[in-house]
Amino acid sequence: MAKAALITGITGQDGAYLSRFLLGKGYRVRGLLARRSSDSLWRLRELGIADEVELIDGDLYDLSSVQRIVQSLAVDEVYNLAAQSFVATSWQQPVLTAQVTGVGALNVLEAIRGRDTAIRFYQASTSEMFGLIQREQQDENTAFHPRSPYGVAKLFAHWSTVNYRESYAMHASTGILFNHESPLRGIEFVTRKVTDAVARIKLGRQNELRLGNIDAKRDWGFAGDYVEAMWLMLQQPEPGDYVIATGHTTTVRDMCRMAFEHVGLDYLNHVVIDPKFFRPAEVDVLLGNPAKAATQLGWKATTGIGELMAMMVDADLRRVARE
Ligand code: NAP
Ligand code: F7E
Repeated sequence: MAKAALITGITGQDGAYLSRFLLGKGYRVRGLLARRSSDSLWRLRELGIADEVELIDGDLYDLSSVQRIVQSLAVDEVYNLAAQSFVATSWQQPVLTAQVTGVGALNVLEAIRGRDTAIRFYQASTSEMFGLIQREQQDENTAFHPRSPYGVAKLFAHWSTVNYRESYAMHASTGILFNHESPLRGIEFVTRKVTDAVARIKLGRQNELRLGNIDAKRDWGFAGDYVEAMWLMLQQPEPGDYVIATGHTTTVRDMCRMAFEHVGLDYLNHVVIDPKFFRPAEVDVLLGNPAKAATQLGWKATTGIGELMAMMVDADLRRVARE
């Protein structure tokens, strides 16, 4: 019989790619939909799968809705991807971030515990938990030191997942994912902010791009690769924690240079540093060690930062040209 999955955060970047991946595997895919006044289905539409997934109204922070949904559905796997996921906003809305990104995960775990502890669970953990890095290359055994309300909330969700695994023998796994991007990335994140601006500058709609700390370094991969790792974790005989990364790190400056160069422009002629985009506490550098994922899951990132930027700039050129 076909497996069934519930995805929280189905309208986000990863939710859309994971839905497409699971549909391709023959899954019945359901998603928790937080009602918004504006359109949140654009990613599912862009992948051409909006009519193939079933959307159910609910909010991660509302335990009653999460419990009702988990109680009423027969699902084999739950992927908890919903979050207030923008780090900069987490200083503006720290309590909301704690409630949705942190307690929200606990709500899902509680709902599963009440329904059936055999349901497999995936928690979207993050490299932001490493924050002020304690080792040059971070793996599953590296100590955490979060630097933002977002990182702190994710750490709560992460340890709650480990705790439910240890307390109730649940198949609950965490993916400690490093930054992953795509043409479906939200416009507020730096890669997409850059590729959208490159497209607008190239097509004469804008001239400058205002950025914050361009010396920060990130381990950037392609979201389409990373959702497969989520699924692989839930197919293992035992649950676990896995770092998912490329093993390469790049400055925001170099990422930016590559994006501009893709259309024959020099970023130095367009980028303006604006203190408004600096954060109260920065994560200066992240670099993941995906060795465990390679050996145990057989997973490897396929897309380098240069190729990723080219893919995103090309997608934004098409979008901006259509406007
Ligand atoms: P995203 O694009 O920001 O998507 C977040 C999703 O959460 C959206 O579907 C959003 O719905 C939903 N959501 C927000 N608040 C909610 C609430 N109160 N109730 C129900 N749903 C809610 O994030 P992403 O990049 O796909 O990332 C997926 C997950 O992985 C997140 O948990 C993120 O923190 C984590 N993560 C991401 C990265 C990365 O580099 N992308 C790395 C590590 C971990 P709307 O669309 O309606 O707002
Ligand atoms: O920033 C610097 C900024 O917002 C990356 C989320 O998916 O990945 C993401 O979090 C870097 C930071 O991503 C601008 O200061 C410079 O050093 O694209 P970002 P993030 O904060 O790394 C992790 C793994 C997650 O889990 C999160 O959910 O770029 N930066 N200038 C800028 N960043 C932004 N957004 N805008 C700027 O103008």
